[in-house]
Amino acid sequence: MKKKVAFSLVQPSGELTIGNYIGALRQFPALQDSYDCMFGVADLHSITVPQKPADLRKRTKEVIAYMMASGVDPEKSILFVQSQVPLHAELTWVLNSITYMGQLSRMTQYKDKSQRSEENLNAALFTYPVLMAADILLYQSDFVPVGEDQRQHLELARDLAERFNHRYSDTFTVPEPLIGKTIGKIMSLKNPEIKMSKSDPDQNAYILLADDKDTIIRKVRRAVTDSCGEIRYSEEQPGLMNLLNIYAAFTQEEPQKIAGQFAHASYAEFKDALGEMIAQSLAPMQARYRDIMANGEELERIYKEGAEKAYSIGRKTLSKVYRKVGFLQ
Ligand code: AQP
Repeated sequence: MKKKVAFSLVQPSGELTIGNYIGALRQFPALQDSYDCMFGVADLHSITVPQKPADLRKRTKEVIAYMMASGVDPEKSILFVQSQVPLHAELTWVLNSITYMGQLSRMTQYKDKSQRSEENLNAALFTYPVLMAADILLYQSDFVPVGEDQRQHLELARDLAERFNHRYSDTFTVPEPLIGKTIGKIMSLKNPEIKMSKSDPDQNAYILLADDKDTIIRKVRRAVTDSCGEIRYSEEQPGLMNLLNIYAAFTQEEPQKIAGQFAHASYAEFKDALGEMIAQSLAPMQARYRDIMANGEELERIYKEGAEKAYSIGRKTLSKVYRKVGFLQ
């Protein structure tokens, strides 16, 4: 029996953080046996905010390497780079024609990012969710493993699939989100009200997958907490709550249990234990990542083959779409 399709992309808009790892990458390997998986780098998405071309090239390869270092096996899953499959942009144009402006203007990520970058309020930032819908629908994806922050965009992909199917006849699978049961969102170390983001201008707001032990310990020591001085898992202590969530995400335990274990410790003691634990947990993956990056030719072979496989799947969907809207074949 044909397996269901799981699909997820990660943007190369900065170096990957532990937020990306906990919310996305870490979930991927376990899906490989139950689903036909496609994982990739959303480089088309990343240029909605300005990128330095050389950095973009470098980070695109890094994201593929981190996916593999996290346990994604290119023999089992398709690993590819979005811009190497032109079908994504082609399907976006067709979907643009059935997307309402009002829907796009209600997207919270657009509202947030447009406030942050008023001087760069480009059209791509506005139509970003349509490209995301095209990514997902192109491969007839059944499930999309994403963090809680992406739920609204996925809802739009579902809407567009249903609208197209209704207008032209059954064409697209309507996708479902696959959101990790545990900790939904990892927050900034400097402001627990906003999510940890790789594009945050403050380097102390996030921990990178590439950070060494000293850097991790230093960043955790500087993380914002509160003046209460007591280790409890409480909404009233959002900074500490986030640190407990990070600890729990790595040890796969309940954050309340971690708070109990450290009930008699000072914040400084807890932070040092957390820093040590993150560094220790990341070390094996960092070693695998270095090995993968050291073999650039093999990495290139993997993502190029991935793009060919993705193309041959997506081509079938796009031909169907073109036929249904009335384009000559
Ligand atoms: N803080 C987070 N906690 C949990 N999950 C997160 N994800 C991102 N940040 C967190 C999940 O990581 C996946 C890849 O995300 P993306 O790169 O496509 O875009 P993003 O969500 O916009 O990630 P960033 O780090 O915040 O990037 P920038 O700064 O460029 O906008 C997604 O599945 C996301 O849910």
